[in-house]
Amino acid sequence: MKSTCIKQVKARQIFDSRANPTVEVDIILESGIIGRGLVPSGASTGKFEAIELRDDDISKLSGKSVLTAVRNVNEIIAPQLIGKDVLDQAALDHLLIELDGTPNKARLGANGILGVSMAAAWAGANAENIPLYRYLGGANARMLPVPMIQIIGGGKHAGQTIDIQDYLVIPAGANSFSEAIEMVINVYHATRKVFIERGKPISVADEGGFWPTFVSNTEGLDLLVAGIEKAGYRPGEEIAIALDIASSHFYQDGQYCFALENRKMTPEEFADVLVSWVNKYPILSIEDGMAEDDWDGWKHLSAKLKSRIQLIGDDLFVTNVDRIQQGLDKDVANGVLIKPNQIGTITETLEAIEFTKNAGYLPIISARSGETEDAMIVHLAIATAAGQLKVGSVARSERTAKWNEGLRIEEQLGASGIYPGKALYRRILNTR
Ligand code: 2PG
Ligand code: MG
Repeated sequence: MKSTCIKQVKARQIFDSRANPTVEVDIILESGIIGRGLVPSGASTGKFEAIELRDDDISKLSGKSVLTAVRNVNEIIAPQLIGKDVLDQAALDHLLIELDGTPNKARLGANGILGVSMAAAWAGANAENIPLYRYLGGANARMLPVPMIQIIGGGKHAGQTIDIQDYLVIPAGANSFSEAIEMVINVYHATRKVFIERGKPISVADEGGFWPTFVSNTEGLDLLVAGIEKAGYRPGEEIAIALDIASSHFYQDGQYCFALENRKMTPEEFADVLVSWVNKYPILSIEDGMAEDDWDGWKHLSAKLKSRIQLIGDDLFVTNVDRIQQGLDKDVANGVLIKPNQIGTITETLEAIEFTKNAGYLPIISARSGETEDAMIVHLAIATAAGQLKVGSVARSERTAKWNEGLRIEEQLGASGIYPGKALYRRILNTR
């Protein structure tokens, strides 16, 4: 038997950054080499995502235990994988898809399936004794991502105190990945000082950004601009703003409802609000500006902003090639958030990234709000030359696990590493 053949597959329940259960899978090869995948979990999930299987037994961990998904890996998936060559990632992933047999991985659970898929990729890289980004991306994998980093959290990640979910920064004006991270660290600390100066309590939301106590959603934008300036950077020039509106979560009966401001808006009115923000603030990117099933709203927003800023579909596209194709057909958005657990396997994630790039849209590799110490997504971003990576804030270890891995890879790449910076956005925008 080849040394890269799978000898054992073992899943277990572990815990994520929000103290919720999640799945971890070990794959052990004939050679004794191990690959381990830890599965993240979202809170503001899109309704078209692959199914995360939870036990729903309220007597256990508030119904959130994942023991069925774990059992499905250990009892149904594992026996089928023993003896298979781990180096054939696509064949393994297709076997997982077949074993599940549903369009959204509802039978075995996308969490268990992704754990296996991730463990296989790590095991393959370990067996080849090369970094994961090289294993998945080949010899030319050397583009580091422009980070998109949360400074203030909101929405479902901060007890719904404000409607907007993420106020982020994009250090597009940096000259390297490490300079980009350093710039954002400076903005993070400067924004903290601005919060203190303005008498705001300091607390953190789910992804490590500051917890908002605002009177309006735009207060976050004012604070962020103040933070960027206080850190000594020119807003829009060196560091731009990005927003994840996550609007599916306040879209009801055809209207967008800002609970904080007690305001209801039609899709057209809401698109105009976002346009007015783009006119006033140095915003380079807006994610989920419109809701996951409001294709008409997306058309309004895209007609107005598509040539001016990056418009990302997250809940809209759910890393699913069929949904991305619908977006192309309707000419909406120009960016696709890529989250492996929205689709369930590494192979399908790679396909979604390639599809996005071929369509002339920008992929943004993304973590979930519930994360682990697994740093696979950084490798994925570099392997595919995706160009952008979103991981929450620069604080908290499940976040720094990714940024720090990026720093190590940048060091390893040395002079051959590329930081795309502002040039990346020229691919989609008419201005800037
Ligand atoms: C998002 C993510 C990360 P969640 O909406 O983009 O910020 O959140 O993982 O809760 O879906
Ligand atoms: Mg989002």
